[in-house]
Amino acid sequence: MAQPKGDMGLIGLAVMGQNLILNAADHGYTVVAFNRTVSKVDHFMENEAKGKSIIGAHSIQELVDNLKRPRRIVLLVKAGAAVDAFIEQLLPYLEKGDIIIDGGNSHYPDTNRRYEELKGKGIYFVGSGVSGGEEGARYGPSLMPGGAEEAWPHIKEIFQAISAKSDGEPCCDWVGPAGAGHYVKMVHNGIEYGDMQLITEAYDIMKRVGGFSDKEIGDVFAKWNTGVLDSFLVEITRDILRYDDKDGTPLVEKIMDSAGQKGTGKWTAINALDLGMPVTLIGEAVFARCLSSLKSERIRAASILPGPEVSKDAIKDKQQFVDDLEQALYASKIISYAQGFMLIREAGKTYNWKLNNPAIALMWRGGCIIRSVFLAEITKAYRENPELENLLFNKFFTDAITKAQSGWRKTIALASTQGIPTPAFSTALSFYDGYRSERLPANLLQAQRDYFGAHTFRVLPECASEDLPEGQDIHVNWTGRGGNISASTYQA
Ligand code: NBP
Repeated sequence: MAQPKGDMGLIGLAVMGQNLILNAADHGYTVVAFNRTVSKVDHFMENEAKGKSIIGAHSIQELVDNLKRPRRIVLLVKAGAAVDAFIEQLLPYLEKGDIIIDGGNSHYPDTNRRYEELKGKGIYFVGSGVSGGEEGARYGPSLMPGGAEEAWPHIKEIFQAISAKSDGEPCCDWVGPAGAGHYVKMVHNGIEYGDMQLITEAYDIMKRVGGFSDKEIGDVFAKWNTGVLDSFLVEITRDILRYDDKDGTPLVEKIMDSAGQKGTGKWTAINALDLGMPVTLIGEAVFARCLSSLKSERIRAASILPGPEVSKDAIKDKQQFVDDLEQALYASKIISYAQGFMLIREAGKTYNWKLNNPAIALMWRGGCIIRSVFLAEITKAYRENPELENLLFNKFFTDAITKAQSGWRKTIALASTQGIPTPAFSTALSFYDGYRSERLPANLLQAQRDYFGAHTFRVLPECASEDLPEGQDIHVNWTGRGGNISASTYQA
């Protein structure tokens, strides 16, 4: 039999799979394509794939037979059972050292499980986040691979060739072990939720407090896109606000204000709660979507629950208002990314993953939905210090947030007095003020816990005494009625 020609196999000929195959073929690789509904293979071969270095396979056997060793097979199918089904079907045809890469939006615990199961069979499993949608897949996505590191030398060249580039550097590098690649993609999606929510709050304030038209708001976003907020999401927001329906009015104002979600933001927020990390902005972004979806209740509430009317002279200086708003958006975004990296850092510790922080920032720099100029600064910060405890401790970001603070506070105060919700702006500022507080009111909270549940507390070192020894769990009989037994197992 002739030597196989295929550099990579790809299963799943929907939007992502087809485009990634065409991208790899453009870079000189021969790709073997397969799909559950086999007629889609023929359709693809007769149309988009015609004349390119793409081989259509009509069975798993044919796919595998056409691949060079070690075989590299990418799955781009619906996350969940479809991934397990294809792994099952592939296994009888694979040999030790072959590589399966799941490029779908799988939840990282599934990737952890698949990595372990396949390790036992000598197959290298990689879970790779892929971001950038259809266009990214076709012309350069952000790729976040993690899992069996033995696979990396065999896939590095192809992955880095087809990925997006930022200042000539590929937006693809090895993330870490097991489900780390999909974990980082999950946090990316959570941050995407946060960025989108922040932008919508800025739009809402300009519209409802500033009285700006959509075109004027579009112009503000266009201006912001030339500065520190330069990013894909600000750019598309500019274009959306300038887009008119057939009747010449902005289409965006006709869209039902009830947000959907597929769950990756929720996964991030749940994981943050599990790991005890205050990733408040992503949490608020998820809840803001939930609140928006209560449309009929909100219509009722609007006629029952009072609040301030927006004052006509709320804004004294229009330019100052816009500048303050830009600072509020910038500062809140810094907090969101700082929180996202706090979560990634904690996940590294909890799951015992050595994570490549500078590479993570670089991977998000281009090709993906959260791509922005701002991520170049985050990459720089983590390159200077890969173990950076918090992004806010890097001088660039300390200075940036210091400078933005006044506009940030003024914007939130203005929105609050005018009755406009700013969940993401506000939670970011509350986090900032909490994080920079040497002393928080948790002393009182600990006292309450000890009062009602004998949960004990510890004393500040400077207040330690014979009765209140340092470093010990202390219970006080606050009422003189309870006993002296403390709760050792019950955690409120
Ligand atoms: P879809 O998520 O719509 O999946 C379609 C593919 O899954 C088809 O090949 C389909 O085969 C196959 N499939 C399904 Br559906 N159920 C199956 C089953 N039970 N067994 C085997 N195959 C099954 O495609 P997509 O939008 O291209 O996304 C692919 C992956 O990439 C997903 O995990 C997605 O979350 C992720 N992703 C998507 C985007 C995006 O912008 N769309 C971005 C980043 C990541 P069939 O043709 O026989 O029905």
